[in-house]
Amino acid sequence: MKKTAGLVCAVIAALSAAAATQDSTIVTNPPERFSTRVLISGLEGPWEVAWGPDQQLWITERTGRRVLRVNPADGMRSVAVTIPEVNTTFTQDGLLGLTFHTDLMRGTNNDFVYVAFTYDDAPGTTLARRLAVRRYRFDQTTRTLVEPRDILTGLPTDTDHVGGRLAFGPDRRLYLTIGDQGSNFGANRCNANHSQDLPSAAQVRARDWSQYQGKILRMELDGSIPADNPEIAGVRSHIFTYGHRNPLGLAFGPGGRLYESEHGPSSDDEANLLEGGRNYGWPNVAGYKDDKAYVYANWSASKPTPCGSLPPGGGNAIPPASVPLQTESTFTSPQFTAPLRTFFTVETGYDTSRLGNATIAPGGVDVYTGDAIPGWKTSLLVLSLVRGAVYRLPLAADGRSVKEPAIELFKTVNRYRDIALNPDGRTIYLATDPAGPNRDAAGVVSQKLANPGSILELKYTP
Ligand SMILES: [Ca+2]
Ligand SMILES: [Ca+2]
Repeated sequence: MKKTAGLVCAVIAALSAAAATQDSTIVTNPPERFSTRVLISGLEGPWEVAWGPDQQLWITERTGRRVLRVNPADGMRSVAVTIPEVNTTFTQDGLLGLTFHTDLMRGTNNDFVYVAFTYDDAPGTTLARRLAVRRYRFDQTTRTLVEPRDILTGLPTDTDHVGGRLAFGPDRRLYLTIGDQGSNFGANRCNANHSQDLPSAAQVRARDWSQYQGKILRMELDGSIPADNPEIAGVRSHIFTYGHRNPLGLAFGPGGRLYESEHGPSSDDEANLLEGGRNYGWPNVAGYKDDKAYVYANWSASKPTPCGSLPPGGGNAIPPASVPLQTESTFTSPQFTAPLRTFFTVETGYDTSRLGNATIAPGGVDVYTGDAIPGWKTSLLVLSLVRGAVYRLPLAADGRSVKEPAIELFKTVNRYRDIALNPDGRTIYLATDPAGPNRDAAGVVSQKLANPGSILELKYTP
C-alpha cells in the first residue's frame, strides 16, 4: 500500500473566460460552489475512474497497465492487477476501459470486472495492434483481480482514435466503443475510413472483425453476439451503432438510455443518445447535417493522384482537386441520427486552426441522477480534454433531448479524461491526463498541466 495524502482544500476560483473563442451556447462561470482537492497524483495515465460497490475508486492506468483501487477518503491505493501484455505505444492505447458486473460483491458468484486494452497480436515480429475485452474475477480475500478470461479479442485498432470505453448495461450486456482509427485524417489520411462499412455474414462467421472501426459494440458477457442485436443491412454482428469517429465517453442513464461522446474533426464535437441500429453519420456528417464548416474530403480515394503521392497536408487542410468531396446534405442514410447536442457547431470559414478553437475534445461522460445538488438531477456531464472543463447538459424529462444552455464547470488547465460520481450525490472525481495539450487561462495552447496524472475530488458545498 502506498499512501498519497489528500492535499489542501480550496474553493475553486473559476478561471476568467479570457479565451477568445467560446461557444456562445454555453454558460461559463456559474455561481456554483465546490471545494476541490487532489485525492491522488502520480498516476500513469489514469483512463477510467469508477465508483465500486466496495466504496473504493477503481482506476485503470493506461500506460501503467494496472488496475488500482483507491480509498476516496485518504487516497490510499492498492494494485488489483497488473496486465503485462497490455501494449502501449502512443498517447491513446494501453489499458483503457473498465466496468463492473452489476452483481459484483452481491453474493451471486458474479464478482466480475471487465477491462478493455490494446495488445500486440504478433509479439516478436511486426507489431500487430489489436483491442481486447477481458474478464477478471475479484477475489474479496486478496482484493485482487484473478482468473483472466479473454472474452473478445482481435478487434481493430491503430495509431489514432482508439476508443476503448466499456459499459455494463442494465440489459446485462457489455458495450464497447471503437474509434475510426484516425482513418482519412492526419498521419492516417490515406487509410480508408470504415465507420460506414458493415461486415458481411461471411465475415461474421469467420470472426473477421475488421469492419468494427467507428462502431459501438454490444456483446454477451462471454463475447458472443446477442441474438437481439440489431440486424443492419441484413447482417447481425456485435455492432450496436455505427458512423462514429472518436468515441471516448459512454454511460447509461435513467430508463437504460445510453449516452456517448465523440470528437468532431475540427468543430462539432458530439453528445449522442445511442439506439440500436442507428447511424451517427461519420465521416459523411459531422454534428448536424447542416453543411456548415465540414465537407467529407475522402483523401484515401484521391485520383488520379493517389493519396500517398499528395503533398503533405491532410486532416483539416484544404484538399487538392484530386480528393473527392461530399457535402453532408448528400448523405441519405435513413438510419442517420443527429446528435443530442454538439459543441462548436460553427459557420463555414470559422478559424479552427488552433487547438480547441472549435472543439472541447470530449473525454468520459456520466449521468448525474442525485438530489444533493439543486437543479442537477438528470444531467449529462461531458468532460473536455483540451478545454479543461466539465460541461453539464441538463436532460429533458424523457432523456431524449437537452435543455439549454449547457453549463461549463470546474475550469482548470488540465485534460479531464474520465469522471466518477460518489453515490452521496455531492462528490465528483475527475481523472486527468499525465501530459498533452490544453489551453491556459488566456486561451493559449499549453503543454503545462496544473494536475497531471491525478484524481481531483470536487465536493459540493451548499
Ligand atoms: Ca455524428
Ligand atoms: Ca455538420
